[in-house]
Amino acid sequence: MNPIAADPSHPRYASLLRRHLIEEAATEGLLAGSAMIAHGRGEAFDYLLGERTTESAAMATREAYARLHAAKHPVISVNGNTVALAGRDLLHLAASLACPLEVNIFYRTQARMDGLISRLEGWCEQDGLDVEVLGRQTDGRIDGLEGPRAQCEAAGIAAADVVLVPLEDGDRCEALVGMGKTVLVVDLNPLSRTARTASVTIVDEVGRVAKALRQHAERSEHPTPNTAWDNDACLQASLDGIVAHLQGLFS
Ligand code: PTJ
Repeated sequence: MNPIAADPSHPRYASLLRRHLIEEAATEGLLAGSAMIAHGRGEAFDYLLGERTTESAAMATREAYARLHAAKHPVISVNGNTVALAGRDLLHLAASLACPLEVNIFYRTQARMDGLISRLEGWCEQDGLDVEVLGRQTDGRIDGLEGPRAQCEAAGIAAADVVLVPLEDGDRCEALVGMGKTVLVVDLNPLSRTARTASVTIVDEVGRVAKALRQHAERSEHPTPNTAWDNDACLQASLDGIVAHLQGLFS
């Protein structure tokens, strides 16, 4: 491990650890070629937010948990970056919710699918979790998309009423919303099409979000979904959080 990353007193410790997880997963062939670019964009927004969970992000996380908990058939969809940064906590969340977790990647190769599924199944075994890890079947479709991007499992994402899809692409987010699903996303960029299209957008780092969701579940909370949830207002609050943080730096 990078020696700086091993020192918890380093001001960038958490960020360096995340980079290390991404580097490791890339070396193991689990990530897309552009994964580090995507991570860097996320880091830039996290920096602007002050690398913290804002009050509006905590509210969005709670709302997302409420909707997952109230869902008939919730599914947690994960891509390469999400497995590297948050896979284990999301498995614990899936175990608490008794829902499947589906590997569904944008840049699909058989080698990456196999590697990601076996990494997740290995964690299930180590932590004694009974979670169904989906992704092997391609018998479902995301309507309105072409090619491998449309592939999913009939028993997973295709059948879900509520789907948590961290770091999702804008087209797929729109397509899932178009299928009538409640789409919960995690995206540090409050301006992205994904962030603006989703039912509930959590503008926070995926590792922090996964830990918070896991805690909600492990405290056996039963919050009621807010039918008047205003996602645009939540995105505006994230932008206000960036401005407040930047003003604080120079005052
Ligand atoms: O594993 P695959 O093949 O599905 O590919 C995954 C990536 C992430 C490479 C792919 O989906 C992609 O290219 O994503 P984009 O279009 O670059 O979007 C990624 C979004 O996630 C950007 O808006 C980033 O700001 C945001 N993001 C990146 N890292 C994090 C993040 N949001 C939360 N937490 C992060 N750690």
